[in-house]
Amino acid sequence: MNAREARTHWFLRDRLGMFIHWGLYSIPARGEWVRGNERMSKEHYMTYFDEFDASRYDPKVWAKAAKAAGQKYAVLTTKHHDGFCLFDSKLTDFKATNTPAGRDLVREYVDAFRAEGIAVGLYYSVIDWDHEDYPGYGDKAHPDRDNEAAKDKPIDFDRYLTYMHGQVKELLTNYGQIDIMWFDFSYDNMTGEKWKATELVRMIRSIQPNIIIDNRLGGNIRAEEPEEYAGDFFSPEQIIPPGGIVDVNGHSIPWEACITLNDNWGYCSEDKNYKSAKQVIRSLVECVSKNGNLLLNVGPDAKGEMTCESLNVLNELGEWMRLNGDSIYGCGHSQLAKPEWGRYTQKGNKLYAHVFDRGIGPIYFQGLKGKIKKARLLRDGTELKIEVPWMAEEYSDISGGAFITLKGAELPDEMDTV
Ligand code: FHN
Repeated sequence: MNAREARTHWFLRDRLGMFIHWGLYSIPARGEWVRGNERMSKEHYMTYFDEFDASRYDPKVWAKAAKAAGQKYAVLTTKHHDGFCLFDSKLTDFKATNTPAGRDLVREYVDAFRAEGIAVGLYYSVIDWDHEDYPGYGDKAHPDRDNEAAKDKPIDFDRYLTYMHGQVKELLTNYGQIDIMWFDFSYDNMTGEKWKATELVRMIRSIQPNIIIDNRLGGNIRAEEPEEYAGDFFSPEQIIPPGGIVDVNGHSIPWEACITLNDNWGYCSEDKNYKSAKQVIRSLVECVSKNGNLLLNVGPDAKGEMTCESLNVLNELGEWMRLNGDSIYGCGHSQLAKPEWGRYTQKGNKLYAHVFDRGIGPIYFQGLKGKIKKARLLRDGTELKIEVPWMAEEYSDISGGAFITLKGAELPDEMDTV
């Protein structure tokens, strides 16, 4: 087992996490890019700073919701691209402790989620629209990129890197054990050593030797010899990669799909396009069937509360996980070909069949004749009888080999496992 495998063992076991995007942008409620998209001035954005009170923020409630949903780890935005810090950084005044909230919101998050036995991750944006030494003009990820005045503004990018590295050190020194460092994001030439990424990762690992880091500092995590800063897991976003994620030698590497519950990461009051629990569960099964994780995002509102739509989906997800979690936790890809009616996940010699869509008649399990000792419905333990249907022989040559069917409890027409 190499160092990355040792570090990510718990991550591959736990499979399901909660992503939380929360900050000043939750007040305009038009998504976390609102300052960039609307080219807001700092003065305008500071009106949100002056009123941000986190009056209904109770991370114990968030943590209980995550636990009930079966989410085993969480990742909170400690600083997004707008540069606003939810933690009591000594390196800036642009922080929650200087707002009417007057609290270290990260401290409370870490304590509350740890108390529920949930692994703690911190998201940190290397992009910073607020810092005077972060490049603006021409930078595609900056509010004033089209501002001619910004073109001639002298910046000291090394001073920004000292700030950025210093804040990461604060986060990994002052809040106890941190399990995930989730950086966001490299782009164009702003990648890798532009962030002094090797120095940054060495510092991180010197403080938190067991931490896992995403791959968004840059480099190529799939390479034969990835850069030291290439990360411990690949982080596809809003997609589930068709074949999972493998390295250049075809070996599966840790990956996690981060997906929004509606269409926005940060709170967007107009966005009622929430995914159903069924869509979320299918996405989770899809990820695990390809050796991946799902990081499901919620965007709390300006006061610090998760929307009732989010909580409804999380509750339904949790009930499914309560009955079927054995087919997710500690599971991964099966060598069996993907069945036409759904997905397989597997843990050792236990095969879990997730029935997504079924046509008429029984569902077939190809290539398993004589290989199944027993079959049970996962939700209630009901025995399913293994049968070789009369047509099996007749069709075996045209169906890709021998197959069996399961009889017994009427399999629901979706989302069940045996
Ligand atoms: O720009 C961010 C975005 O706001 C959000 O935080 C996502 C989450 O993975 N990451 C970046 C877009 O890739």
